[in-house]
Amino acid sequence: MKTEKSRRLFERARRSIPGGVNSPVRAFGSVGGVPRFLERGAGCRVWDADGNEYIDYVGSWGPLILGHADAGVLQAVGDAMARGTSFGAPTELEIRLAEAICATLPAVERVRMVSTGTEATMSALRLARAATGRSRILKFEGCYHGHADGLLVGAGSGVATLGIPGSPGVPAGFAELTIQTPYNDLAAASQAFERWGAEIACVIVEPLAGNMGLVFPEPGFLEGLRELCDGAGALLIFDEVISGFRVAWNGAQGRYGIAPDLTCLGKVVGGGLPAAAYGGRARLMDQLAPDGPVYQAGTLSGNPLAMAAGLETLHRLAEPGTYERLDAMSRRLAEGLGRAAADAGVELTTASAGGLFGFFFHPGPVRNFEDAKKALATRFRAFFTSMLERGIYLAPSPFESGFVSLAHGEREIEATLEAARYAMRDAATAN
Ligand code: HOZ
Repeated sequence: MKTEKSRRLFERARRSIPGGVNSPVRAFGSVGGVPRFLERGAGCRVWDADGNEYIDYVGSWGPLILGHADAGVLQAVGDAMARGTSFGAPTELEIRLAEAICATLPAVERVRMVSTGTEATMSALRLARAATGRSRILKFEGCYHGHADGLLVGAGSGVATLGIPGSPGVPAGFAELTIQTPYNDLAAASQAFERWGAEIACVIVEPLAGNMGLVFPEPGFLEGLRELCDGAGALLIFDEVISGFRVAWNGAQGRYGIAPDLTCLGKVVGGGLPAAAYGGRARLMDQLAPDGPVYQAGTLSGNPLAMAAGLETLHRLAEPGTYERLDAMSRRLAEGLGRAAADAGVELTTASAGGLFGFFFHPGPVRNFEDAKKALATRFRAFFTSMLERGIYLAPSPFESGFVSLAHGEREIEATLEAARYAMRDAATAN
């Protein structure tokens, strides 16, 4: 496979952009090789600068649940764009998206639009702290909630990929306010509450963890967190930036039947443009300025192009059978990868939910970040590289999930599994 143009672009990028990328995992640091510079996408496929074609399972890290350059989204964005790209003033589009979100998630009575998932989680924490008058937060190792100070402690995603415990530049005082316990370990969360209960403003959790690979909550974990929060007067925040509108129409909170106090959304809700949101009960959300004293603002918040893309995406996802289809495709992929691994004599644990799938080179079970880290990185690297060479574009890190879109079909899943049969053999010989 030719990569000369991508290689040259990467060298050039490194001269003007730190590490040559605008988000660390994109540099392919943990898998090696040349990060592909993408030129265009259509449906479930992308093309790089050297003209190579790939079946894409990154989907811009989640937003593109309808696929690349979806005609409906392009039309909606084009229509909005023709009327102006940004006003910094209220528009009807943002009401419509807010109404769509509130109608879908019963725990969300009011929702505030922001531009990124990081802004959503950061603002939700501020609101939780203001509402409770407390400072500490409890998060779970391997969960990633964006790059706000205090949330980079024991984080998944790029932080896990780089193998760093946190980030310099986060004042110790901020990090000290973040308590972290293992995912799926209710006893540890309970102990944290015993020790700091009266100081904990909130628990923030990915109700279905997608940033340490894909890890499911065990039965009772989310229910237990709900009870711990209620018992201690703390708020429960679900970070559904990945899982929202992806693992089910009403997200992980619908799937597991737990109502959080605050919900953070992103990715799908912006349909591939920069939009995210946080919402919850009116009595909480009304504490935000201008009605209340908790400040949060943004020049591009509720941007009309992003609102139009998000609305069209949600509108299409509401069609009957959408999630059954996503579920079936992700399951086929996960099961097929499992079979390819078994045939190659490779130990693999797989998971899927809605339009998400994941795999670990580990016999399992993978319940938390400690387990996820035990997966064989050398095998992942060999598998990833072999798949890429065969035209399958996976996330370049074992600590991310795979994203399936409605543009993927039978043909692409079959082609992916065919490639996987060879790539698993390559993984089998990697040490
Ligand atoms: N860290 C995000 C994925 N969980 C985004 C990565 C990127 O955009 O490069």
